[in-house]
This record gives sequence, structure tokens and C-alpha cells, in this order.
Amino acid sequence: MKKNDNYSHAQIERKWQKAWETQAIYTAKRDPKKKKFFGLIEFPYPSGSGLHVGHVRSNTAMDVIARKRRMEGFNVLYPIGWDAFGLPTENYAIKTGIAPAKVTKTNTDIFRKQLKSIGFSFDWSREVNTTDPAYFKWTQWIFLQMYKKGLAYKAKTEINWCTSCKIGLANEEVVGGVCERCGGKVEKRQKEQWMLAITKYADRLDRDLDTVDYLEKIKIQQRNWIGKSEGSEINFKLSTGDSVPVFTTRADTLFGATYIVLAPENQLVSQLKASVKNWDDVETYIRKVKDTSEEDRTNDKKEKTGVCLEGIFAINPATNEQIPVWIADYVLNSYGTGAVMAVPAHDERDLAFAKKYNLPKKIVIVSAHSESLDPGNKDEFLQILYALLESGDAFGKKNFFTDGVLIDSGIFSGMASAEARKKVTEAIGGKIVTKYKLRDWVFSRQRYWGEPIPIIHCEKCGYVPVPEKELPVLLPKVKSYVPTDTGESPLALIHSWVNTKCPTCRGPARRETDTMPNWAGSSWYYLRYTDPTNKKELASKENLAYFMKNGVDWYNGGMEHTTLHLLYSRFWHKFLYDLKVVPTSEPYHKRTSHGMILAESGDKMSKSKGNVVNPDEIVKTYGADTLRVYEMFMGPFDQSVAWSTASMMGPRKFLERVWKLTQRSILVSPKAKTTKELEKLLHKTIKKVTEDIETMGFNTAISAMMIFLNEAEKSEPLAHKDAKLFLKILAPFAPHMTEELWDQFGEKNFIHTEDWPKYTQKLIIDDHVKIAIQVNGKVRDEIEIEIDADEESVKKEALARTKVLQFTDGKQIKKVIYVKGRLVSIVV
Ligand code: ANZ
Ligand code: ZN
Repeated sequence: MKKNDNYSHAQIERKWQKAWETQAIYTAKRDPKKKKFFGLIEFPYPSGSGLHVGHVRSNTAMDVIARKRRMEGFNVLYPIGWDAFGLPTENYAIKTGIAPAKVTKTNTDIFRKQLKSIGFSFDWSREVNTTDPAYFKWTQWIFLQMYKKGLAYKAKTEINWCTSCKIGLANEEVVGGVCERCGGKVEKRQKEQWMLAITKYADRLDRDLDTVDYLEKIKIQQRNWIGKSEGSEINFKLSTGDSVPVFTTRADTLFGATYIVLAPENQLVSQLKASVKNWDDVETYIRKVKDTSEEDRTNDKKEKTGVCLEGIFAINPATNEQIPVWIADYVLNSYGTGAVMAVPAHDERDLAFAKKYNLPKKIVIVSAHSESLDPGNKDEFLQILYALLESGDAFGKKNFFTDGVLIDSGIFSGMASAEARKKVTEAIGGKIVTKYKLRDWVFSRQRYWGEPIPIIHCEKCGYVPVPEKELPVLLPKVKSYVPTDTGESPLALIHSWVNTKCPTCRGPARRETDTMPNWAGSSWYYLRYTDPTNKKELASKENLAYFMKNGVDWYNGGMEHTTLHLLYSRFWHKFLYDLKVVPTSEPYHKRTSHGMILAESGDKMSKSKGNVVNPDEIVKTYGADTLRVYEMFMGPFDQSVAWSTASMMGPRKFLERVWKLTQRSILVSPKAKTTKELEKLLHKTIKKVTEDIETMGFNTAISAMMIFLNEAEKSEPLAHKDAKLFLKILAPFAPHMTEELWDQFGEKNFIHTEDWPKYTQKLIIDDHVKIAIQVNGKVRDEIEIEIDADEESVKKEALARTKVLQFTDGKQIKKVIYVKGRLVSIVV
């Protein structure tokens, strides 16, 4: 055994990183005899600014879990790769003229080096890169399968158009209504785009959330985004003879529908031109709404606007009354049927609108519990309710106006809302329907740095998929990455690439010049990790069956991806499941999320603010182990927390003290024994760390180890076996230092391939308890006793306490009762 007083992190970390790599101890191999654990983190976008301390937080968390699982005997797959297509790289290429592929290579080299310096237990032999043709061949292949199943289609849709850059922008590139790059004005333009029919999977994406173990807030966000809504479709006849279907979740309020509203973009509106008297006003209004964002239109705080279509009316199918027809901004064309029946007495938005434009309100639902339903009081009661509507307090008293009992609703009066929704719908020939807020996915980008969409346009044959054997469709070399004036991708200018032959008729044809969005490659990357070099399939059946059994076991990532990447990849996975390519219908068994790391000031870290912390500096000065322990200790894992370099000293000192304690332990005789008390605390600590890692309570696991260290320093010696147990539970957090100390004990294997320690049940049970002593019902003192102390001695001890004597002295003791393990009660 060697003793070494110096904890020289740089040398130790380099030494063990090299040893782990040469012996490939983190390489996952398919081994059906062994249970697998697939732990996943979101693979990084290799940006020019290098690794972020935020990456370190989530990577370390999953690394701790992966290391623990390995020690628990699992065959662990903890892979890493690069989500490398994307705008920043392309914009950099536009500025500098350096090819995006080259920029990507430089950046991934930097990232790889940085990640390696922190000692993550990634299986580096399985690295994937979304921009590698051998990879995106399969991204294109999946697209083609979707095309063949009718899930990829081309449609004219609205895009965000930057008027100064003259390019189409993705939604996330429009910040505060202007172009993220140049601050230029953004307007809506119609453009033909490739779309993916994610809405066909809406129901399953919603329903199957019941089968996975995601944080509740993630499930809620996805459910809201999918926006499943059960309601009725009801037809309103117009005086023109046309008919308007509306979508409502409240068919029970039909008798209170006092007007209907069409979305300004609703196709029906233009058909009404001949009958509408104020057509000029209508047209002007439609143009105005076009420039309003959907966000503003659905914002309840913004004032709603609209125009009445004069000269026409609709018939309420329940009351046969003639009611006005409006168009208004608060009705969206993209949801439901693009038209609503307005019930101002029971819908807040309709009420605001009706008040502004003086439209009638009719109360048709009252609270089921209201005693005032008594017919004698009805008029008086309704007066109060109408007054509430006018004063604006109505929706504060929700139970008056939401579900209840119908009134003034013909034969349905007296019926409860829920039943009435069905009955009313049936009675007027409507149908019960389910609608979703989810829209199909706009999958085209007019950009260079993405996967080419593998479609060929032939005048004779239409859209023809590129034959699978010709995949991948590679990106051509171009001179300029600047998008064209027409909003087409720079690829459109490479005639030698664009012009091709039709695979079907061999006639002249053109390649699709749109590329895929940066969400494409990340929609299936976890599958490729199981078999990263497969040339025949995206991954072999055997590898998928083994590593994807029950899906990825644990996936940690950012909340910002909940309704983007996480949803997209669930969709792709379900599609691949339907094709029988993957063995499970869900990609991820468990999903958790980390809080963000903020700058010291509490702001978001950003390059422009100059407050980004570079992990390299920290690794150099304090060591990777200190950085890891710091990031796991800085606060509850799921919450945002501000960085503090000054606080780095805490974890550093902790590790130095562990180092010294272990050095002293190495020097004591192998026969030396730990005190009983310390041994017990050690086993409690093992239990705590074991359990806390499972709930991502990394900070509390570390503080438990700190408490143990404090006590251990006070009651040395620490027996070799106990020092080693402690090193094992610290190993996932500080892998390098613990490996070095393990080695100094003369151990032959790596600590990370050892067994995870089990605590001894006997040692964690307390054999002492604290009990209260009451005198006449009031607690006067507390004593610690042995758990199975006999009644007489406990009573005797209680009666002898000074604090107790103060209340019993000179008085007659009537009764002493002992409740085992809880209290002694004295009555005087
Ligand atoms: C009448 C009514 C009465 C409504 C009432 C609500 C309360 P969710 O739950 O989100 O699906 N609606 C329908 N289509 C719309 C559209 N394209 N744009 C804006 N609003 C639309 O909401 C369904 C309700 O939102 C529908 O039920 C409709 O208003 C409105 F006391 O119909 B309701
Ligand atoms: Zn053809």
C-alpha cells in the first residue's frame, strides 16, 4: 500500500481516464445473460462556444446513475453523440465561408475533449453524429417510409418570412415578433412545405402517457400541447342556405347561443361575399387580423375585436331563433371547425365580446346546489345572476356558470350538464367528436445545413421518392450558404445537384431542395446507439431487442424539449413500432428533467452577456471530481440554481478531507476496527446514498457523505473495509479520486466494476429511542432509552429527572404510565 499526501487532481484524473479507456470498461456489449440499463442524456449540439456547465449538470447526474447501475451488475449503455445539424453552424459558415461540415468537425473535437476531461462513463465506441451520411441515410429512410404511408405530404402553409434576410424562419427563430438574426420585420407568407402528419398519432401520444414513467409536469405539458378535447359538432344553418359546423365542448349551453363567430380565415367567409352588405369592412378586418400573431389572438388579456356580417343571420338549431353571424380574431381557423357558437352567459371570452358589441346574453345553466332553483324565487335569482354577468364577477363564482342544471332550455330544462351535452347533441342531429390542438409538423426548412429531403419532382410522375438503394442523398458542396432571394434553400442554386433523372420514367426531374429541420436527426438517435455502424439497417433486430427492451430505461433532459424533441421522437418511435422496426411502442420508459444553471447574477448564461462559465477552467483549477461534486451539490436537481465559483471550495475541501482520511486509514493496521457508532452511521449513509440517487436527490446524498466524513474524522481509526465501502458510494460522484484511493489500498479491479455496497439492516436500526416525559399532560422533558428497556427502569429514570422533579416535588404521585417507546406520563 502506498501513501500519498498530495491530492493532485490533474495527474490522477488523466491517469484514470487513460486506464478506463484502454481497458474499455464502459463499453456496452449485448449479453442476453445480463440485464441491461440504457441511460440517456440529450446529445449536445456542438456549438462554437464549447461545453456549457449546464451540460455538465445533466451528464453528471446520468453518469452517477450509470455508474451505480454498473456496480449493481447491469450491462450499462450510456452513449453520447452529436446533434450537429443546425442554424448557428450554418450562420457561421455564411459569415466565414468555412464549410459547415468542417466547422462541425472542429466543434465536435473540442466537445469530445471537454467531455472526456470530466470523466463521464460514456461508451465512446458508439458515438453517433446526425450529419454523418452513414447516419442520415437512415433519417432519410425513415422519412421515405413515412412518405410511403402517407404521413409525409406537401401542403401550402403559412411560414414566417423575414423581410430583410429574405428567408423563411422557423417559429423558434422568431423572437418577440422579429427575426432573431437581424431584428427585421417578420411577416406571414404562404409556402409549399413538407409536413408530417403527427396528428394521426395524437390520440396514442396522449393515451400512452399513462404507460410511461415521466415526471408529472412533463406529462401535463405534453397533454396540454396535444390538447385532446371531447365535444360536439353542431350545424348552424345560415340565411344564405350555407351551413356552419361549430365545435363546442358545451352543447348543454346551446339554448344560450346568441350569435355565432367564424374565424376570419374560414373559407366560408369568402363564399358569403355576395350576401354580406358590409363586405368592404369585412375585407379590411381580415387583412388586419392576418398580421396578428396567434399568441395575441388567444391572449385573454388582449381586447377582442370583430365585425358583424350584416345582411345575413344564422338559426340556433335548438331555439330556431335568428342570431347574428360575426367574424372575430379570438376564433382560430386552425382549431375545431374554425367556427364557434357564442354563449356569453357561460363563456368568458364570449362574454367580453358580447359586452363590447352589445350582444344578448342568455343564462341557461344554474348551479346544481342552488336552493334558489325553487320556482317561486327563480326570477329574483336570475336577476342576481344577470347582475353578476354585468358586474364582471360572474366567472369568479364559477359554480353558477359552469356545469350545473339546465334552465330555459325547453325539454332539457332540469337536466344536468353532462347528460344534456349528449342529449342535446343527439336531438339536433349533431355528433360527438374529439378534437386536438396539436397541428401537423412543418418539416421543411429552406436551408443548407440539414438532411436533404429525399424526393424528386418529375413533371410527368409528380413526387417520386429517391430509391432506397440510392440513399443517402448527400449535400453538394456549395460556395455560398446564403439563402436565395426567393426564399429557396441555397441548394436550389446548385444546378448540377438539383437536375436529375426521374427514378420512375427516367425523364428530366428536379431534386427537392428543402432540407429537414434540426429535430429530424434527434427523433431516433437513441436507436442508433444500439448498433451505430450497421450498414444494412438503422439497427439490428437483436440489438434493438436487447438494449431497447422496455425502451430507454432512463432519459434525462431539458423541460424546453417537452413539446418538441420529446414529442417528435415519441411520434417517430410509434411509427417505427407500427413498421415493426422497434420492439416497444414507447421510446423512453422514464423521463426526468434538470433545472437550469444560471449565471452568478441569477440571469441566464449567455454569450452576449459574457457571463458563461467555462468548465475547462474549473477542471484545471479544482479538478473534474470537484466540478462534478459541486454541480451535484449545488441545489435540488430539478430546480434552477445560480453558479458560484467561490462555492467550489466546499466540494474541493470535502474531497481533500476524504483523501486525507483515507490516507490515515491506509496506514492503520488491517485489523483495526471502526467504532460501533461510526459503523452504524456508515451503513445509514450507504442506505441514504443508495436511495437518494434513485430519486435524483444528489445534493442530499452528498450532504449525508459529508456528515459521515465529519464523524469519521472525530472517531478514527476507520477500518480498511469501511473506508472502502465509503469510497464505493462516493465513486459515482468523484470517480477519479476514488479510483486512485481504491488502487492505493492495493485493489486489483477498478472500483467502478466492483459491487455496489449493501447496507446491513441490523446496523441501521436504532436501538435507542427518545421518549417524552409528561407531567399532568404537559411535556416536561425528554430522555433517550434503550428500545427494549424494561418498564420499571424507564419509569424510575423519568421520575428522577431534574426537570421532572420541578413539577412533582412535594406532590403526591398518583399514577405513572409508560407507553412503550413513546412516553412516560406522570399524574400528580
Ligand atoms: C360554446 C361554449 C359555451 C364553449 C361555454 C365553452 C363554454 P377546448 O376545451 O379548448 O377544446 N372554440 C371552439 N373552436 C374554437 C376556435 N376555433 N377558436 C376559438 N375558440 C374555439 O375549448 C372548446 C371551446 O372553445 C368550445 O366550446 C368553443 O366554445 C371554443 F359555456 O362552445 B365553446
Ligand atoms: Zn417521371
